[in-house]
Amino acid sequence: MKSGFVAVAGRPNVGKSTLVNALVGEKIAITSSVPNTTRRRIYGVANGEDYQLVLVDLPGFQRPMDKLTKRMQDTVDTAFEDIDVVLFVLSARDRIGAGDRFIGRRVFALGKPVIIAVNKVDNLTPGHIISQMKAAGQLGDFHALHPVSAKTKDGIDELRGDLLYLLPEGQPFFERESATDQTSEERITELIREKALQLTRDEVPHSISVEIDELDEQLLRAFVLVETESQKQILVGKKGTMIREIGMRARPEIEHLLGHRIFLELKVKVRARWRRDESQLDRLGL
Ligand SMILES: Nc1nc2c(ncn2[C@@H]2O[C@H](COP(=O)(O)OP(=O)(O)OP(=O)(O)O)[C@@H](O)[C@H]2O)c(=O)[nH]1
Ligand SMILES: [Mg+2]
Repeated sequence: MKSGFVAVAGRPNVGKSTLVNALVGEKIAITSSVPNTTRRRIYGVANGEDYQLVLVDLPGFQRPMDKLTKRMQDTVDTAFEDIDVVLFVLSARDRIGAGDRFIGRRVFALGKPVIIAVNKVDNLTPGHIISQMKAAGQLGDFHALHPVSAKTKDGIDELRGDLLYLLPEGQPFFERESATDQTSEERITELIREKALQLTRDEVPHSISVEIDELDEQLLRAFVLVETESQKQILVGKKGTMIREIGMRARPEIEHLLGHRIFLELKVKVRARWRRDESQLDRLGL
């Protein structure tokens, strides 16, 4: 039996969470086109007959801007302490540059094997993919380098195979039925946040957080938190159209998760400057 932890590191928005979902074979992490979607460490557990591969999905590497992003970067730094392998994710669609080299210096200094995934290769020309792979290969002394598409699942089986090869022998850490360490409540708040992220732009997505007020067999009441009155107006929308749309998109996925139908009530609330308030961040589990 092989079992171990793989830290998934890289810049924001390169597709780390999408890749974790593809490797696990189930959506356990939310994803969006907005950078800094992932705020917490999340385990994605891929179980096989003779292995348990725990993918540690992480926020993207960044220079902290406020208390929230400071905590996110601390999460990344702490996660590196106790892992077996690093999966360093790059985007084939962006120039591999200073940000990636900065992360590279950190991950290659850990003394753990590093696998590089050059993600988002779908719909790119072979010439472009090869030049990106060459640039990626110069970041450090990697164990393997894989071109993949988390979206189309191209290259995912090969990547999983290489990760398994590097896992140590050992017993499973989690029950074999579970694909993540998150509670249902955590997954529900994340699903609602994902839908809110999809529908908002600019600074608004970064100011959104979700909190469950009440959850029983029939009813789920949750607050979509924002930081200002004008953000609240955006989230509510004309005659409540926006918040209704968020609910319509989130409900099927929540029902799938819970295994039964639910009445979903969403309310938008202003919680001023929650991103800069340690006690609010504690309360939100960030
Ligand atoms: N075309 C394409 N898009 C992808 C692929 N993988 C991810 N994306 C898109 O890239 C965006 C970012 O994906 P995420 O998985 O949220 O990225 P992340 O690295 O987890 O981002 P943070 O959590 O913000 O650090 C989303 O819009 C994804 O749909 C891919 O293989 N191909
Ligand atoms: Mg993510």
